[in-house]
Amino acid sequence: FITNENEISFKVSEDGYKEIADAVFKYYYYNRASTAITEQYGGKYARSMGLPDTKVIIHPSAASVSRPAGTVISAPKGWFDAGDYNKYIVNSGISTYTLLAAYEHYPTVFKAKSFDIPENGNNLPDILDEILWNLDWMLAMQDPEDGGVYHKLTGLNFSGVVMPADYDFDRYVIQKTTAAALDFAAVTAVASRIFTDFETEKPDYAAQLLKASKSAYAWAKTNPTIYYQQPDDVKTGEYGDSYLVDEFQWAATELFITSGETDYKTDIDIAQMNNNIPSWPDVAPLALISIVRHSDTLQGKIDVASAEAKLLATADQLVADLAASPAQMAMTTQDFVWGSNGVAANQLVILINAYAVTKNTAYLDAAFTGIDYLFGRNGTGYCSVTGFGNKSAIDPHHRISAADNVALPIPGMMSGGPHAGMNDSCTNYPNDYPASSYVDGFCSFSTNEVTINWNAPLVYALFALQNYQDDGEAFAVDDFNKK
Ligand code: 9MR
Repeated sequence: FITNENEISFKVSEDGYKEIADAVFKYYYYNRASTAITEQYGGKYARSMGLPDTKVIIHPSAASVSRPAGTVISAPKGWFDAGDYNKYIVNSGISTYTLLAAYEHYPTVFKAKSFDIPENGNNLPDILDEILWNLDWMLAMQDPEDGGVYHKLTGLNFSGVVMPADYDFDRYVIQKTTAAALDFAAVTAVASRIFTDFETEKPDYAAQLLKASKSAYAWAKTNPTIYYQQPDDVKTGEYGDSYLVDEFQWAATELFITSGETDYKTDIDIAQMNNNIPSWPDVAPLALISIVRHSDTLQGKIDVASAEAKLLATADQLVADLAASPAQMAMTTQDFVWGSNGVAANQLVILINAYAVTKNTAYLDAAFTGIDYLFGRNGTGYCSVTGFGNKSAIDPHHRISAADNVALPIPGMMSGGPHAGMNDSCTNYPNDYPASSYVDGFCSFSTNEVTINWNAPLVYALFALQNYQDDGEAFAVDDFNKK
């Protein structure tokens, strides 16, 4: 039914993902707290410094003997979580892991890759420079006294639609939780093994990370059921979770991979790991991914074969769902949750890892097809990434983009995507169908917000797929002819 009016033009090239992959990565730079974005790196999106977070108050919920309520600590840097200016350890967990995993799984790609960020002249791979911005903040969220980790660093409420420089709420760290300690332990363990290779550039950093990881894990073992409970005077995001088997499994797995110590191995039980699509409350699949990627060193120590079987079972289901769908979508009704595009992107991470383990191109083909979903062949007709495609969000729920007086939003941000919940005050949802209930409006924080945990799997997928394309592993002519 193509008529002239809805014909679109698009570029065909051998490096079709390059521009968008770079932009999707650069979102992290634009979302940095505690810094100005310079014109050199931000162009028309340059902005002044805001949210230094050097004077952060210990909230009563986070008080301890050595840090009573009202104590002031410093916890600068980090990325803003999303369209809001707050920083949450649980969501930093999966986001930072996914970027670290991109580096760990494709080091050759990222060692050669220069990004347009201020640190690109130093001797570290640029992806690690960006990750360091958040890791340094995460380290400051640990109480040095007992190893516990504060759940979040936020104002008491969400701010208005202002630029970072105009944000003027007091900032607090809120409650130590078991989930925060475990997600922190997992990420710092992964980071530690990666930074071992960069002792010259970051002296003692790997050791510092491992020490932090171990003490957070020990705290969680002593305090296994401290769930986040939102204090009455706090209104910011919760990231609450009271099922922590997966967090324990993930942290034990990463600590064992990094340290090789028996104590952590003893805590690993692959039977307890679920094989869902990864998400902030569901991190066991991240452990499965790390296990299959470290199978050489783990073989004979833990049951690598059953971890592989679990991961492949999920990937097989995705391939089957995609094949059964007239629209060639692996997304099924229950996947259309708050952040459904994040689900779609994490499906790609699973498929790519299934391909990495088996070299079965059915998984890789499914991953490329899944990218099409995110780029516009979906129930909304929108490309999920700002600034790309003939139709993408122009009014995402992103305070910087809404307040900066620049007409178009910062490019490279993936919006949350459709779901039937209509959980905000927008009144112009077109319908309540799970796959198309979406509004491109600032009001729709439930379908049109952007976050660090939704962009991360897209960074992972785009660079992994480019790598396989460059290696000639993808799109053999025969495969192409079959389509
Ligand atoms: O991504 C989160 C989603 O899974 C939850 O359903 C939702 C409501 O609790 O919150 C989402 O996280 C938001 C966070 O609480 C605050 N920053 C913006 C996040 C994305 O909307």
